[in-house]
Amino acid sequence: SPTYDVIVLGLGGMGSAAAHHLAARGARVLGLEKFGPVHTHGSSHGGSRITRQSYFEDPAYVPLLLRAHELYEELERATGRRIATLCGGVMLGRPESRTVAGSLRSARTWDLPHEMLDAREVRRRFPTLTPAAGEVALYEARAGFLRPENTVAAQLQLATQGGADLRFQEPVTRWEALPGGRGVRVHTPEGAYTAGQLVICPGAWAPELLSGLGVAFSVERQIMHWFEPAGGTGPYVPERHPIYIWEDAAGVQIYGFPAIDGPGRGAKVAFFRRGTVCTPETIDRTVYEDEVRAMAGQAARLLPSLPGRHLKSVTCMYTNTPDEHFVLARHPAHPDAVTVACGFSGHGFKFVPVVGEILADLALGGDTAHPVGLFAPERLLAATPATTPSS
Ligand code: PYC
Repeated sequence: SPTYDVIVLGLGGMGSAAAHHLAARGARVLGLEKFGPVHTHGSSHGGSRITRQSYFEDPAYVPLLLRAHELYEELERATGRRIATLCGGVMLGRPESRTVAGSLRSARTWDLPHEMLDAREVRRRFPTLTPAAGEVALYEARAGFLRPENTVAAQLQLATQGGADLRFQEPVTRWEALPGGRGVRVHTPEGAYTAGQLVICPGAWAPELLSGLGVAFSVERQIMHWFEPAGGTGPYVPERHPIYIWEDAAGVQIYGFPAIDGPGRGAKVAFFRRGTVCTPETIDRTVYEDEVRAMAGQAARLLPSLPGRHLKSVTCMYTNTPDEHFVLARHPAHPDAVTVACGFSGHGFKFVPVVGEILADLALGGDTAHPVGLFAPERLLAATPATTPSS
């Protein structure tokens, strides 16, 4: 019989959450990770991630966000690590933009506390922001930022304390579901492991590790930039400055943060999407001057004082699905033994702990009470053309 109940493939944000929740429920867990703990090769680094509740992408995400916020507090209490800072957030753009209209739809659907601000009121409350006349903002106090590295470290710590066997620098080369409901086998350069269940959290390695899923993932190179605001970080401290997502009239979105790490460390800003297609093996980690200039130019339209001195730029990856909604489900071809969490499309990190809870539900019980219907992979599978009877 297998030594492990569950093998978790990948120990980034999602996989470390799964390992923690599975171990906390008493499962014997093996976690396998290609790199070291809390690394910078995937999609869980960069010092900060946005969290928000009035979710423009779809109101279906909101119950998961509310639960994620409870779980962040639990993580902080259990580990003493700083994870979530709710400094408030503004979703800015024209009223009909996806960013504003979609956020308002979620706020109204779920009766979430929020305020609508016109351009003048935005400028009055947040003097660094200079929206154009006609632009508006949805402000919510329960938005803010997460610290991704601390989150992953906290989850790995709790998984280990719960008895999980976590192995780093051990890439999975292949996995298979065994016939006759006999579980799964996972291969690494160190050998092969068997278990009753496999949870796959591959991040940007989804195209290679989940090729049989049939989802057309697209991995994108993204860039995060840090600037020292002209005039200093004073107006940018989290006590005064919200996180923001701003959509311009052409539909281009940028997002950014307060100066979260004190003087001299700058404030982070980035384009939301507009990346270039890459693979984890071929991604160009160099950031070029024209890319920094393009960021500074776009950011200056909303925050003229932000692009003072450029401090650094760092790449990361999004793993997009065709509709930019997640894949979070039992594997359609191996529904008794394999669970998948992938295709987070650049907006998944804020869901990390609730995804861990869902993965533990699915792997141990086959189902979850959380609303995950939007994330079924079947929606993305090419429809099989109807066959015409030959006679
Ligand atoms: O999920 O809020 C988000 C986000 C903004 C930019 C990238 N992800």
